Amino acid sequence: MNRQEIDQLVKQMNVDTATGPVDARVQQIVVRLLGDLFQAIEDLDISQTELWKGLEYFTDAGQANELGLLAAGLGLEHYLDLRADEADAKAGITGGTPRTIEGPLYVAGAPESIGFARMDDGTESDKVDTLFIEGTVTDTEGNVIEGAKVEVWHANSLGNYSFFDKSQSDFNLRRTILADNAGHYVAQTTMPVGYGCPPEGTTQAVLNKLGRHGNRPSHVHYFVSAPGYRKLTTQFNIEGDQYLWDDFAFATREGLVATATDVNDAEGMAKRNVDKPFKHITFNVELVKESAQAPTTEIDRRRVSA
Ligand code: MBD
Ligand code: FE
Repeated sequence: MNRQEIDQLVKQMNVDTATGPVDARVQQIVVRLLGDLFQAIEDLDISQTELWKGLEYFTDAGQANELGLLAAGLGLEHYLDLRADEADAKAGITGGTPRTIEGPLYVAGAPESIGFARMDDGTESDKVDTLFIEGTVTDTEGNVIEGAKVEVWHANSLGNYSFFDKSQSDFNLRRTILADNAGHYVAQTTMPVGYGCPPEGTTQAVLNKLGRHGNRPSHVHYFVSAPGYRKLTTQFNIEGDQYLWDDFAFATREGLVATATDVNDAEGMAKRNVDKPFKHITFNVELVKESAQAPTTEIDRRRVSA
């Protein structure tokens, strides 16, 4: 079939058959995706067996709750960031900390505090370096944003995230810090280790077919928000990790690479009230003012709330 015949067939089956109210947007998207799928089946001569294997794959990936992971791994989530950047540029919006993907592992409802939070439950203190993260939240002119909500989450020493990893305590390595009156936030935590896709999982299965690894560099996720400002979804990725520029989820971006420096002098340790050397990362955040012509940065997706 040629495209015209395909489109006609899709329309006959899914548009002309409507007998009730139609969601025009859903109809538009379904019709387009079906047409594109039929066209791909035609062009690539996809067999019936291949088609059913594909549908079974989505069944398995959905049952394993890995569709969000798949979207990250295939670059779909990063592509949406690139499109959002383009839309911002078109709307004349410049500056601010760059966005990068949320990923599939956010959990809402983390403990909230002002200015400072200890994020780790202490169970890995003997295993990994302590990390202090600090920064200031400002607008694009450098004015501090008091009370900015800084949501932070990251992995443990095995690259695993609490909630999804039931061996961790509730909200381990997840906190909400409200910037103090100087726009400052400080987090005391443990050095994250890069995530790797479950080796026997559905996402890694596709990556294997593509000859790809499923690893991320060590990183820390952020949602930063404040009234009157565009919500920022971002991360920093840590310099020195072998996957820094070889991230299976394509989240590392210029401007989002952080350097962890060693602090091992007595004064530095005393200042932080710790008794062993630690790592330190500065991650300042610049938010862009909300405006009527700005595309929304609120993304509605299903998120766990614990
Ligand atoms: C992660 O920790 C992550 O950030 C992404 C994007 C995908 C999988 C695991
Ligand atoms: Fe992550």
